[in-house]
Amino acid sequence: MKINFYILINILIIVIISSKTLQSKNLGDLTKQKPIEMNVQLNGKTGKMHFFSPNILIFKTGKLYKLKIINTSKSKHYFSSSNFSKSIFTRKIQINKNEKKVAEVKGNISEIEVFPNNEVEWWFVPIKTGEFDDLICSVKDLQTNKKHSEMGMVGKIIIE
Ligand SMILES: [Cu+2]
Repeated sequence: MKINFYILINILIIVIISSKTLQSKNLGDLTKQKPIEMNVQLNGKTGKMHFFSPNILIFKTGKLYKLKIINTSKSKHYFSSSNFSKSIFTRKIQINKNEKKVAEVKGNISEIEVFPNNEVEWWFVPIKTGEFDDLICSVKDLQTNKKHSEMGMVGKIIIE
């Protein structure tokens, strides 16, 4: 009788521990977290140079990010990295005008074009790790007729 009682207690402990472990593995809806805010500027001067600032962006899997893509120059720019876009889940693209929300776009996004003095917010959760060297802007400079990427507008995205 006494042995059976101990076995019962042990089973009970194992059940409690394993249910706790299962609970901690369930993280719920990852897209409803408080977002981590980050900025990237699209910068430069026609005929001279174009660049992303910063040109290295680092994210972590499983976190929700709100990446503000801000065009502070007089030229339009692309934020384009197909390897990056295949490694994230996009919750939405939010378009703001005069600091007010104008539109939300939902679904898969592969690249974003931002016009002068405008900004866009990319809300996403990275789901795959990797280092991507394919962040570029393929807009053509009106004076040199070269792509912005050939004039320095390239970057790297790391997902840890
Ligand atoms: Cu550009």
